[in-house]
Amino acid sequence: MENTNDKKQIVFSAIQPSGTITLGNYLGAVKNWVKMQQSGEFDCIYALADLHTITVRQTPSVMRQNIINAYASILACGIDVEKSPFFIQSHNPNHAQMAWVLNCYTQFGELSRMTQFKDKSAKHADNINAGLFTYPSLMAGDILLYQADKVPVGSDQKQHIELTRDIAQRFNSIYGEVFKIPEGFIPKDGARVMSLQNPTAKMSKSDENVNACVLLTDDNDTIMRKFKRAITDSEAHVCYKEGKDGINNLMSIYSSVTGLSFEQIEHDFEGKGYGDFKVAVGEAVINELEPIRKRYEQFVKDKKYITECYTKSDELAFKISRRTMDKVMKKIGFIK
Ligand code: ATP
Ligand code: LTN
Repeated sequence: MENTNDKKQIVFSAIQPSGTITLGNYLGAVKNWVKMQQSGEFDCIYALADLHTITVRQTPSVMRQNIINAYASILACGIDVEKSPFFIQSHNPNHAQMAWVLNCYTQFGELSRMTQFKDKSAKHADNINAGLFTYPSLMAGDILLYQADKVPVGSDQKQHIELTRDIAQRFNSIYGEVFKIPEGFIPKDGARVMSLQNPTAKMSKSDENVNACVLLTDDNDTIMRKFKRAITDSEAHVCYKEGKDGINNLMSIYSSVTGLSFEQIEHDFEGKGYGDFKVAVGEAVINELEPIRKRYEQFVKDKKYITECYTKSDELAFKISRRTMDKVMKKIGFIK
């Protein structure tokens, strides 16, 4: 970080290395990480949430590669570790420690209401482990350790941010003002990019259907092919309307990438069919992702650079988070 002594607001966010980063992750979250970092208005701290990833069973060799690939992808999106740390969560033991503490200030009923828990336990019915259930207290710890003001995420994380606020307020009401109460920062467009094959479900990097997600590493032909195959309806009129989930999703993606309003898009595609629109969305996304992919291909080969980036980020993140951790331990009654 450039300066930790000024009064800039603190931004914290994280992403799981649970697969290849998707267009949904980028438009919903990472694009804002970059904007917030580049604006110079905030002190930003970002992390690769690898501890969260083992709530779903991983193959060790694949997990190792996913971590490197995800790290390189985020650098390629424009995150600059000279400006702010981008660290690896498992390299900082304060996260696991804080998660345990916060588990003791989080209610079973609260965790039972989390929709992500319900979705993921339905999807992985053979492995409904305690970590999947307590995932939100680990996430709350991530945020609260850095005294974050703003948390840029997609809309699927709104419920977890609300719970983080509740946990922080509960802790503060017992021990005094220990934690800053954070707020979610959710984009207007792109906050919930839907699957291209099932537009009522979120685009997710752990989706098994390869045509459902656009990946940051997809080449231009693949991106275009995925958009051309995107599921739409039989109306063939480009307009945003309740029930037209496929077209609504393509319009949101197009709007998020080009900055055009829905009215403008409807006007521009008046009298044109879905085929033309899908090609336009494909081209706009290619323009956005191609430079990222090219940078990614450079970074991912450079293990030495990646290691340097996370090592110095890990050290900084440890130092910042330890201040909060020490304070929490002392307030609760642990001795030195
Ligand atoms: P998984 O498939 O393993 O659950 P994920 O793709 O949902 O992973 P996360 O690592 O859990 O991704 O999320 C990283 C960030 O991307 C979060 O801020 C999340 O809100 C955002 N995000 C994830 N999917 C989407 C989406 N489809 N649209 C917009 N934002 C998204
Ligand atoms: N649970 C988040 C990833 C995540 C996160 C965080 C996001 C872990 N820790 C802290 C924001 C702040 C998800 O996107 N599924």
